[in-house]
Amino acid sequence: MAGQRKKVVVMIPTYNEGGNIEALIQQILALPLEYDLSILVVDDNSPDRTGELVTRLAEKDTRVNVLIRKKRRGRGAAGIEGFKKSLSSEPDYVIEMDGDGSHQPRFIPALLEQARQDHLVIGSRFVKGGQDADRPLFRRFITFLVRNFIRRQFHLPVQDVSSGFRCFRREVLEKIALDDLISTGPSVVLEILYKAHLLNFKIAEVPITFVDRKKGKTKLTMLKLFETLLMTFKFKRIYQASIPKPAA
Ligand SMILES: Nc1nc2c(ncn2[C@@H]2O[C@H](COP(=O)(O)OP(=O)(O)OP(=O)(O)O)[C@@H](O)[C@H]2O)c(=O)[nH]1
Ligand SMILES: [Mg+2]
Repeated sequence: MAGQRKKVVVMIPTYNEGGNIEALIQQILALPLEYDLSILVVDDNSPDRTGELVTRLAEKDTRVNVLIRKKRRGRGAAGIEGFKKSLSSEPDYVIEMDGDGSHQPRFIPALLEQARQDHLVIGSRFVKGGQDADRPLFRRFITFLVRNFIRRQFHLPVQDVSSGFRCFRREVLEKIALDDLISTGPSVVLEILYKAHLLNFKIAEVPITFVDRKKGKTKLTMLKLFETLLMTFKFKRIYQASIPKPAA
């Protein structure tokens, strides 16, 4: 019965994804899922009018929603606001994914299936069956360096620490204190993962194939990457100070 279906919100931060977002939304809506699914696109007033495009789609289908942020810009701040808005409809699960086509909706059923057992499920390129498919060698090299650096710094029981394709049980986002997160940029992905780990939530990974964006440009510049790494040092210091020390 429709009333008993579990609720899922798919939250997608976008900036200039006008060439990608419509096809992505159609693919998500076409998934054969036994869930009450809706989509929330969080756009930072993209100059390419991604927000207006999604607004038109939302007028035609009530499952599509858009939040257009007029002032602040940033992947992290957009994601946090998107999670907060998603929680207001009391969903069972919130999925986050990129709007550039790199995260394929066909993996959503596997994320949801695994979330029946685990609190946070990561779509992972680096577990058996996962792939970082057709991205340029240089881009994969950056991912390799970042991944190794982060795994060494944070000791997380996770292979794909920078994946932004994930499914959260609502309680994870409720306990994580979204208002206290300090990341405004892409480091928000790691900050949330780290907090979930410190809160002892059960984290699992399911394999995904990550494909290169088909249209539009990356927003991950070298400067942003550098800022992201600096931010990781900052929140590591803050959160490690809050971990109680074992009694001597
Ligand atoms: N709302 C909002 N979304 C953003 C912002 N920056 C990036 N995004 C979105 O966040 C997602 C990931 O950004 P990407 O530029 O694809 O970065 P990436 O996936 O790390 O890098 P590539 O896949 O190599 O391009 C995409 O859906 C972007 O449109 C931002 O400032 N505000
Ligand atoms: Mg991308």
